[in-house]
Amino acid sequence: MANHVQVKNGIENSRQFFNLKEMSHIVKVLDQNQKVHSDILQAIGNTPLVKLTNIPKQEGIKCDMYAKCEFLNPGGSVKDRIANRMIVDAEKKGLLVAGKSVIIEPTSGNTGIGLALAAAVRGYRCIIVLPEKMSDEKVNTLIALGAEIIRTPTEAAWDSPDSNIMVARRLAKEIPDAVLLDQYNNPCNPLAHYDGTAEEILWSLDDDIDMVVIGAGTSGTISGIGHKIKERCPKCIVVGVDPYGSILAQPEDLNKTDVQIYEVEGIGYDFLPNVLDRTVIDKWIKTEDKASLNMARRLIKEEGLLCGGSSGSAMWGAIQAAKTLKEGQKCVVLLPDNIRNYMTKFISDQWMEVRDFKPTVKRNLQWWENPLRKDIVQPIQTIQHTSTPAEALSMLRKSNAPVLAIVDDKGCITGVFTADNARKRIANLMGSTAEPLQNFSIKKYYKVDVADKPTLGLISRILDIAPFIVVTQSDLLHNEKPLGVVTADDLLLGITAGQANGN
Ligand code: P1T
Repeated sequence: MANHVQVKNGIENSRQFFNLKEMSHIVKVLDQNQKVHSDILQAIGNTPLVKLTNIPKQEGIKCDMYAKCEFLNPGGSVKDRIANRMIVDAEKKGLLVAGKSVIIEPTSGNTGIGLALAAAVRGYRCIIVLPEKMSDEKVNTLIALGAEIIRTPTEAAWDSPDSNIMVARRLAKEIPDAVLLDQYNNPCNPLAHYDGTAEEILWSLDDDIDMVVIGAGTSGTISGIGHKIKERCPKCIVVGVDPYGSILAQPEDLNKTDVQIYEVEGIGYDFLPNVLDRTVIDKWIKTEDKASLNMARRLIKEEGLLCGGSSGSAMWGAIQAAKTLKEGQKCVVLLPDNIRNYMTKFISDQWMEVRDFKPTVKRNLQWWENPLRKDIVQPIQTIQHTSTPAEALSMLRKSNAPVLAIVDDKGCITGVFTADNARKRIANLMGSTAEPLQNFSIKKYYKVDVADKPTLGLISRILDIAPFIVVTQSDLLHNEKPLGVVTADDLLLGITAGQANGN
């Protein structure tokens, strides 16, 4: 209404819109993809293959490099393909019945998002079991899609009763009409790539490819693509990318490392899934978090590809492997998932700095480079892991501290307890104070070791993204003892007091 009045008053009606019809036009050729899809699942696949322009040049790569942009699938990852394929197959076999069956799957998140998306469209209840390590962004997407979430400890070995795989298997037996599609054993996983992803890559490059580089998780992607490529373009070298801390790569010697847990999500396992066929993989490259996540950031910043961490691993591996290729040869690297999954993780400078994946930002403040001082650290109370949540709560109240350190018999920290986390668990029906304290233990929290001589600058950067920092001291045997805790208040007091003293 207001606009109308304005127009009538002559303020707007003198303005003429651009003469679009007479302007110079850029209209792309339209294809089948521009026709109407009957639902969003029909938009899975047919992702673009994009030539990389800047990174290969800077890295002195002679061959042409192309990115298969799987992060542009509707659910944001390559795993949409297998999720939909496994569901369609199970429906055809009568194993899944819409409105009745319950889909349960252990996943690092993306298969879960693909399944939850298909479940939303096709009418299934969906329960997703994923390790704590996986991002909250994935969990939020899953919740928005209507999935039910169960988190499992990251450090649980695949065959321990607490692992996401074993919890999903148990639930599938307990819940009526539950169906475990099982991406680790389901042939529809590699088949979706044999029929889809590989066909698309071959079509895009007229069956003439010298190398494909693909990260391995379940390994359905690399095994499916590997099989089709070996049939149609036998000269093509298939390169698998596997993080240190995983055992998928061959020869086995490559896997020797001290790394146990790594940050990159979706790739690497502590067992060999049945959907992995190492016979179609010619070469393996092992990757580390730091190089992978910095490469993912370069793909975003220098190539405009809004991809995730494992895309960085694949690209880093591709740069190593493609050094053997000559001008005119072609290397394809598959980018599995989307930046959205990692907005609070490797996309955050602070998150990268805390893990030493990036140097701490410099600030022109006289205290910034100073080491953490004792007076800034408040003492931390400890509680034995065998105590109860009620005891922990009463201890917190008495001490008025932000956090308690949960310790084992040797006094080593195993996790932390906060009132906020206890409230969240109870209020969201995730637990009660009758449970063991371990169930209330937070494993993902920020800490600094005094031996690393953290600067106040680093402490400040961590406090940008965390409510508190636990200060620890480790001995040579990696026994980690809690020394204290720092909050934003403590740091502020410390630096303002420091200024007053001229420190
Ligand atoms: O599972 P595989 O086809 O080998 O794809 C590996 C992979 C790479 N990158 C990301 C970000 C991934 O999520 C995955 C695999 N993801 C799962 C296994 C999962 O459950 O989501």
